Amino acid sequence: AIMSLSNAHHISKEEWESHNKMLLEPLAVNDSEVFSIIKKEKHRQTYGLELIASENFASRAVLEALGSCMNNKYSEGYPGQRYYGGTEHIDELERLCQKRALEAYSLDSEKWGVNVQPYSGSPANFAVYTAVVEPHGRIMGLDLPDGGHLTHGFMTEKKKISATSIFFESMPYKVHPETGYIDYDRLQENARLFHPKLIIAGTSCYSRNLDYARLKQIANENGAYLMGDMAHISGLVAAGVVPSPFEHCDIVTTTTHKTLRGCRAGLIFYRKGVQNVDAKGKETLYNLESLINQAVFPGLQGGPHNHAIAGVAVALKQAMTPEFKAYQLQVLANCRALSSALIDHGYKIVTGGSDNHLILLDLRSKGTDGGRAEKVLEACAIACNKNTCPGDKSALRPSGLRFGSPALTSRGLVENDFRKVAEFIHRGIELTVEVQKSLDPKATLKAFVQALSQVEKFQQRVAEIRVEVEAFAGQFPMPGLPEL
Ligand code: DSN
Repeated sequence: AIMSLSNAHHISKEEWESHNKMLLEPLAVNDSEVFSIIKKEKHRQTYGLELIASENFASRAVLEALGSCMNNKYSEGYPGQRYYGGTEHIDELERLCQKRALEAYSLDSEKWGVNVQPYSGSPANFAVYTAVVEPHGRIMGLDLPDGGHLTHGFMTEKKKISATSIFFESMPYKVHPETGYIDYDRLQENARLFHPKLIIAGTSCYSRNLDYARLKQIANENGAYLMGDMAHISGLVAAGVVPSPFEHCDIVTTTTHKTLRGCRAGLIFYRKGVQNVDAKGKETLYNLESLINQAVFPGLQGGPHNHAIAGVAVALKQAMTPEFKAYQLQVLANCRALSSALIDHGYKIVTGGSDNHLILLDLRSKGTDGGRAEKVLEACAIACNKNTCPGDKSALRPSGLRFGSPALTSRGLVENDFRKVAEFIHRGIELTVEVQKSLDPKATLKAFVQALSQVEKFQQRVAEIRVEVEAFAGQFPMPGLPEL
């Protein structure tokens, strides 16, 4: 039988056996090149200090679900209404994920629904705009240099950068350049002139709680929807340790891999039922459910990533445990410890501190900037990112560094450990200032990186810090799959 098969398909018995063996081999055997890159990345994650505020370490169970056979199945449509057969278990999984998503945020299924299919936060946001804002309709979001997100709209004098600004009309709102807090008064004035259809209550670099009640009032004045983008804080919201956007928003989007600590995906929550009742007692109902579901599929996406939905379902179950709440309280405590330790080292923190999982350190008074400091810290095995500070003149030379506590807290670090982390950061920034002083004040970032990597005394300093950072970081356990 095999011989006739091999004749028919021009494949020899040996080739077929070898093909079948290939399908069963572990990654390490089957593709040592990819395996070794993953190993190196695992080493970097284990022996470095991960302070990027949007990152986290997913649990073993989440990664197992993500690496499962759920990857193999197409299932365009929604539970009970699919375009392909064989979807009974996919339906069960998607319904479970929806149920857990509502439970994790204590939402009544009569009043809220959720779409668990968005591939990530950016497609989730775009799906919402597609659903409820007409082409070239108006959207207001926090400006990117002030701590917003690209998908909340972004354009320069020369060019519309974000698709939100290309296909819709975006007008940013700002933080106050001195205090770093959102300028709600100015937002209100501008909204009265701009008449947005949708206002976004969401941030990617803002260390303070949002005033959702005020934002809703501004939205209502203009007959606009209020969309919360809780991507950064969705784990904190699930744990109930920061104010929830659900009380005031009509729609809430999120990613699932930041503080929520799942795999990379997105969710859209939308209100159902009565939207408002007029003076005569006449009820208007929300019609978001079908608009949003249709925008996700068939509007924008193809088949849902069922392996990711499985991973999200697992993360949502974990998010409802007392252990998760304890973790999120520690995320907050660690962020405050990091913030106050850096203030003790003489640094300025934008807004003077943090209500959440991140801080923005302003390097202007130190005579250096975020781009240069980020490079030195990276060389010392400390991962963070440069970020504009309120009032920055140029987005090309951001003067701040954004640090977040979620990832290292997942490895078990507590306040004292974060004080040690602050010391490592301080040493890295001192070195940044020294390297910069050795160069012409107008030296480019490229020249800076060259000096850092070529001048022996700087290399020695980097090596000293790096050895200590790696020894320190290596003590803490690493969540995830043992082998990968
Ligand atoms: N990349 C994320 C962040 O770092 O905030 C936003 O999508």
